[in-house]
Amino acid sequence: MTSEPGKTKFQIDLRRHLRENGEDRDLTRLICEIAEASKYIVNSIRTGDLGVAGTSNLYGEQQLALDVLSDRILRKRLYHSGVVANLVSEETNDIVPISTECEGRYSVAFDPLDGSSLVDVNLAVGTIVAIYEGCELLQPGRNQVAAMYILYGPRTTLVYSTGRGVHEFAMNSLMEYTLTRENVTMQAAGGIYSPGGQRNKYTPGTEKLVSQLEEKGCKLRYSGGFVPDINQILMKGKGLFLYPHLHGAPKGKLRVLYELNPMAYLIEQAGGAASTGLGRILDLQPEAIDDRSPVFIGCKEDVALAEELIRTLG
Ligand code: FDP
Repeated sequence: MTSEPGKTKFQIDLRRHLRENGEDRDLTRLICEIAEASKYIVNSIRTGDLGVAGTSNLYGEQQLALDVLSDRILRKRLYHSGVVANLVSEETNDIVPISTECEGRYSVAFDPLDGSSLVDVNLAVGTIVAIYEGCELLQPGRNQVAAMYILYGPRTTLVYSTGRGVHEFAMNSLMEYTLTRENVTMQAAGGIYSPGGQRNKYTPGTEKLVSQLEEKGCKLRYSGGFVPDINQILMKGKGLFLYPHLHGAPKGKLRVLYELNPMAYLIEQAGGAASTGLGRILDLQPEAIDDRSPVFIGCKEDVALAEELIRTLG
């Protein structure tokens, strides 16, 4: 059977997918602007000097660290998009007002280059984005209207959800994002665990959780990059990532606004769960833009086991 031009799975690009999903025009625009920005970010990662901020390159020009550069690229796109009210970036950590109008606009929290320390050793990194309607950024993650990430690995992939499933796109040789997986779903329990934080700082509940996962035969898969680690769990449809509360770090490490909320939204959309160990990540009311929280995220049954052990053992 010959398919109608542009109708095959491989030719559905991001904009068309958003349009066919019936997404709001401005939200479509916002997501596409972020996708455009990522093309410049991936280019900088592939070709840029691995400079340290404040040093100069061969030509005596100021060099920017990749995370600073990625932040500028994304910020500029969002600034000129015409649909953003406020934005906040992990890189600068303060809310930047772009428009005084809230109606019909979106506010965006992003981590422009998560795991940037891994670039030096050529491991995968990513951009993470949370999108809210209106002006408010300090609100529970359940109010997100969309979340997405871009993974800069051997391939560049983009994963988004607007509350209607989780969809993956891969960047082709023309730097266009074309649909590779639609409606990604997760199984109830998994065979992978990704444990962040030093084990000798684990509390009894987390210690027991990890032992039980090991006894069940789960394989350890931890890259040190939040985006590739979550992507592996999401795309394989199985597994549990944890960055728990630690002795000396009761809030763990990962940031609620830039990292946990968008990933929790995506994982829940795919049928998984995300918890602090005591409650749903998406129900957290952030008090500050740099709030952190412990996290257990992945397959529903694995997260339920984590909650049971953290509740009883701490
Ligand atoms: P990084 O410090 O390299 O930027 O929050 C950032 C993050 O990486 C995550 O991407 C990653 O999951 C986590 O920290 C890794 O932390 P550890 O080095 O403590 O494992």
